[in-house]
Amino acid sequence: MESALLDALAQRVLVYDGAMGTQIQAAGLGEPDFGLPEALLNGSTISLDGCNEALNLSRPEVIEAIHRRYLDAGADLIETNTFGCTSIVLAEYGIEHLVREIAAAAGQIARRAADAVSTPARPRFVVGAIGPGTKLVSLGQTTWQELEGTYCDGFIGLLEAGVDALLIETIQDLLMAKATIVGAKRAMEETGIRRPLFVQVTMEQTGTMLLGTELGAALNMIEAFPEVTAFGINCATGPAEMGSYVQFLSHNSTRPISVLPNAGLPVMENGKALYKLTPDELAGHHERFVTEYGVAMVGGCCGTTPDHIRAVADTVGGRPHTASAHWLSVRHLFSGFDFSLETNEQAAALKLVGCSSLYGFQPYKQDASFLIVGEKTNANGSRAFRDLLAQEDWEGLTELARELEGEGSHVLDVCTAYVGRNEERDMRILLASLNRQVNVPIMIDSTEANVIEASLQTLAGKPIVNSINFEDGGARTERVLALCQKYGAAIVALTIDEDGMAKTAERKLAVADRLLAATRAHGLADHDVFIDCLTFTLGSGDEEFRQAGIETIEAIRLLRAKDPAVNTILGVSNISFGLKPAARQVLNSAFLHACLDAGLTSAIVHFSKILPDTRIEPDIYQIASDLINDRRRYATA
Ligand code: THG
Repeated sequence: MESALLDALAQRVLVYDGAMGTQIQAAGLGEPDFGLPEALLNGSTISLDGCNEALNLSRPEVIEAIHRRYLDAGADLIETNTFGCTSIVLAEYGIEHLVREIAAAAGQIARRAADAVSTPARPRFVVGAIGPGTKLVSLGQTTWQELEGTYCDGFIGLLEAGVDALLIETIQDLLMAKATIVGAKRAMEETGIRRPLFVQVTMEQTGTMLLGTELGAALNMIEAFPEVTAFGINCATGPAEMGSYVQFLSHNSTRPISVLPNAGLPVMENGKALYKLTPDELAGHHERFVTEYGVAMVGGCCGTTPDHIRAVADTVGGRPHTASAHWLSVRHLFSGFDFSLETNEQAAALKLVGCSSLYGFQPYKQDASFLIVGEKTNANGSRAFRDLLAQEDWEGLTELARELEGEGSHVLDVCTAYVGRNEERDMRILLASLNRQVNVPIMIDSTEANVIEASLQTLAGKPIVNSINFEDGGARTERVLALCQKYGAAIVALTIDEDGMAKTAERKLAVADRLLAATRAHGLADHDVFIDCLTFTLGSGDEEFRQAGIETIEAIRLLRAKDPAVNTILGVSNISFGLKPAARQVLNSAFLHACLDAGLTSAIVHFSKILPDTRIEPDIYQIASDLINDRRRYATA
């Protein structure tokens, strides 16, 4: 992608503009200024008073003059007047059909203003920026489809008007962020106009985003989207309160960082919120962010004025930034959106290797442990789960999930595939509840692409999809991997091909190679791939399967040695199907320990039923171990 903005971003600190809303208020407009011609109103008679987006059509010169003031103050980047340019916000004024028109007008206004002062030596850029809207999709107040559709619409208007970048800002809900990122990607596909995509979330004074999301979960989810060029924070607090977040981003983000604080925390005076941070104070904070934390883009949010931006531009504008950690991601954008080539190079720089939920980040690599994936949230694997599902007791199902989390599961494997039920509908309802009420990330256990896509549209954060294989030759795998790439998810890949489940270590490894070729072609980083070497049960006693445990253990060992970045996973309980519960518990535990010794990084287990080696009686442990290793001390009949 050719982009003068990215060239500039790779070299020097860029200064954003400040608040738009307060400047509009200061313009002293009245109701008539917001009025639109009847032909545009589709019969709506709602007053547009206070609808700042309408001004792009009704009073473009007012908006252009505000842009000019920020440009004159020294802003490199100006944001279009489209904070509420979504069907959801505009519906409050009865003009939800005007999203694209308003976005286009706003883009053209900002374009004119920037072009008027741009010089080859000092280009100015237009950022097409849309805010979060007024509804939280994770709370069920709107739908993925509505968000993806309306942001796609608005971004199309902005792209066609010639903006230099897209920005989704003031994000409170990670699921909303994901839907709008997908909307932005679609807008770029539909118009054929590729532009850098920036994302900014809002950290409240409480230390999390509005719904309780930690910044690490947000960053982890964002880093699953190579299309997101820069990531940062804006609004809610002043710069003083943002220090720890900026530090966190500087230590953990591979993307250039943007910081747009309010002019301090609001102070209430005579029923009005006043922002009291001075221009010099804001500039002082930004100077520290730029020098100590390598922040690449700075600016202002609520309460900031052209004077604030002048002080910031005078202090840090045009400086080379120290974002050495970020060069990789800026650079990869020049490769024409062909991310797959560099995914694993990129991944090497990644700090937050893991998955996430709406609330928290979960590292794949657990201290002194393995990534524990709870198996009990499975209609086929748990009678309790199945019964609750049959009764559609969504609260009970959620409670069961929370119990597993309480027992120490790091991730929950969720499967609603059950004969006679609608798997997709069940996943939508259950995962919407788990998204809100469970802290740990979800593993989507389904083989159906439609179910997987519905699930990916329901879960905030970065989930893991379970699973793909080559049973049908690969058509389904291609579809599911495309979904992982589109929605930013990790993947479990099973060593099964056209000939069935691979039995020997050698065959498991060969299928793993083929799986990895496919995941890499889809731009997935190796650490986001969990190869499942699978095991047949040792419980049948069949001569044919006596080596099943050994082959799996050996496959894990070889795979770890060959591709150390790739994760491995196993449904451990499969080893003991057909045996009595007490025997299963011992065999599962012994087998898990053997697999962990071989390098297994993750396991689907009923964690509270796993026994530490030391809690299994030595002679019993010996029997289990002999069975796993096919050591025949006993007479075979
Ligand atoms: N690999 C991957 N995914 C998987 C599996 C795998 N998903 C499903 C399964 N295998 C892992 N999950 C389970 C869940 C439960 C059991 C086994 C594997 C199990 N349940 C008991 C039973 O059926 O007897 C308990 C029943 C109950 O509580 O009612 O054994 O291998 N990638």
